[in-house]
Amino acid sequence: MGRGIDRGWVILAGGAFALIAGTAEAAVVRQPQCTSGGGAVGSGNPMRARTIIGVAIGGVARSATRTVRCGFPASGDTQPPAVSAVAASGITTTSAQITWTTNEPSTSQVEYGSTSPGESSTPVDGALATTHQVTLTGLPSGHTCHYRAASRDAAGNRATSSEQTFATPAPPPPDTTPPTGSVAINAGSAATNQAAATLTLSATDNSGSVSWVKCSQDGVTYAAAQAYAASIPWTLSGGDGMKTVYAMFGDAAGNWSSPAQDTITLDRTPPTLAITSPIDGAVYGGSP
Ligand SMILES: [Ca+2]
Ligand SMILES: [Ca+2]
Repeated sequence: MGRGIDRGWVILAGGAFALIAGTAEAAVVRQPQCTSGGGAVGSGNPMRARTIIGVAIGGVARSATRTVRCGFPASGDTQPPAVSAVAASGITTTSAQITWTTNEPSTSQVEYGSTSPGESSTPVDGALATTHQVTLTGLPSGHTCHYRAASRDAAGNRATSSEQTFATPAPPPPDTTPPTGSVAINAGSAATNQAAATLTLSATDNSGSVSWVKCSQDGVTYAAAQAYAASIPWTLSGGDGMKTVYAMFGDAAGNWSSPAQDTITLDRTPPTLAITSPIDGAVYGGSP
C-alpha cells in the first residue's frame, strides 16, 4: 500500500489508484496529474502535494469528474544541491574530465559547448553521489570549452554550477623530420662466402619510433618497405665481388631518411691449391 489520500482514495505502490475498500463509489482514475514533485507516482519518490483527476464510472455517477488531493507528506527537501569544486582535468586535444562535489547525493551531468554550455550535454548519470566525474569526448582541438556541472537531488531539485572554461591544446604540428640510421652487413664483417646475409639496422626518429625500412643493392631500385626491425635477412645478389647495401628508414608520417649504406666482399670461390714442391714423381734421397 502507498500513502493515504483523501476522500476515500488510496494510491498503490507502482502508481495505481483505487478506492478504499467499502467506498460506495466504483471508480477508476484517468490521467493522474502530478502537479509537483518528481519521479513516478507512488514509486517512493518524495513528492509534494499533487492533484489527481478521477472519473467515477459506477452507476449514475458515470462521467463525473472529481478532483482528489493526495495527502502525500512532502519530503521537506526543496533545496537544490550545493555544487562546488568544479574542475577540469586530464585535458587532451579532444577530451577532459569534469569533476565536482555536492553537499548531498545527486545525479551527474555536464552541459558544454564551444561558445556556451547550452550547446551539448552529457547523458545524466542517475547514480546519486556527492563526488562527481564526467568525461567529455569528441572536443575540438585548440578550442575553449564552456561548461557547467549539473546535479539533481533525490527530491528532484536541480542545481548547476557557474560557467567554467578550459582550453584543449592545439594538435601537434605534423612530423616532417625523417628518421636517421645506419646499416651493417653481417655485423660489419669485411667479407663473406655466402650470399645470405643479415642486416643490422639502427635508426631513430623524432616521433619516438621508426616504422619502416627498405633496402637496395644499387641505391636506385628498392625492395618493398617492411616493418622496421633491429635485424633483417638480406640476400646479396650478383656474382662475387664488393657488395653495397643501402637502407632507408621511414616514420609513421611517411618521411624517409636518405640512404645509409655498408659494403662487404662476397667471395664464394675457394682458393686453388697447387703443390709446387716437390714436383710430381720426384725422387729424393739415396739408394733404396
Ligand atoms: Ca536537496
Ligand atoms: Ca619523423
